[in-house]
Amino acid sequence: NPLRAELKKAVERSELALHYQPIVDLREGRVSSFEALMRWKHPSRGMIPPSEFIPIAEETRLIVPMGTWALKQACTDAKDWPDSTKVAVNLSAVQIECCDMFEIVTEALHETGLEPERLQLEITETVLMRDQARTQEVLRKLHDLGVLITLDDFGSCFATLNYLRSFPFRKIKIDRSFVRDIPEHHDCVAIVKSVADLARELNMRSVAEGVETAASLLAVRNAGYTEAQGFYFSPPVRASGIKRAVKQCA
Ligand code: G
Ligand code: G
Ligand code: NA
Ligand code: MN
Repeated sequence: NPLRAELKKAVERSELALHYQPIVDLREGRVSSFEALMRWKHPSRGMIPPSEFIPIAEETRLIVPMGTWALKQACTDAKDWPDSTKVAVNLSAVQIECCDMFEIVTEALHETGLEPERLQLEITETVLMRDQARTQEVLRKLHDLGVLITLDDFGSCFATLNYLRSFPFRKIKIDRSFVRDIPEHHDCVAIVKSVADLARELNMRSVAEGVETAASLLAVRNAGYTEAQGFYFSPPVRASGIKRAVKQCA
């Protein structure tokens, strides 16, 4: 894989960037947070999406320096955002396995001066199954610090109901595959609704991701989601586009 050798150089040459996609609070009708999404600005191939380079970054463990960079960059950017808008950063299983994420997060918050309450971390189901005891401990410590932990891509892997009890999640983000198929598939409506109900019963917030149309926004609103994210509101934008995205989504 030619990208493999180039990724290391990309990190050294600062070819990585963060784009931000707004997440809208459906009750307040305003942007509550932005999800930081990594982009690779390849000098000749153009913008490379994370689906192509994150797996390589994880195999080579380059995700460790990349992830630490992303965390600090996201905290630095978010520090200047209006109205205490929050930032959500994705964490890979490899980062939790290979390093002390509590220490890295604490340091990023300390260096940038961002309040822990303005940082959210998105964890997928695959992270949880790797080393449960270790993950549980680090997530618990981050939660106690005031960082909000979100279970990302909920429903995309396997039965995870148990994880909801064992880890300190305060938010569930339903996988966009269910939201995408809402209008056509009756079974997706049922699943989307149940996940919102489940979140509410557990006193958690809920995000519907992959909201692309007015019809799917209406459906997730009716289902009771507290937040929504997707191309209907905005694609991920560069850091300089944050203010415009906030206005556009209001
Ligand atoms: O932006 P895009 O839809 O192409 O992102 C694809 C996936 O890549 C997302 O689902 C996200 O989980 C992952 N991803 C994006 N940015 C990061 C990041 O900074 N760290 C990790 N671990 N994953 C990321
Ligand atoms: O996997 P994760 O949930 O972290 O990823 C967010 C990814 O989803 C980003 O790569 C982003 O580009 C993509 N995304 C965001 N909104 C939409 C949407 O409305 N439709 C689709 N198909 N993808 C979306
Ligand atoms: Na995510
Ligand atoms: Mn997701």
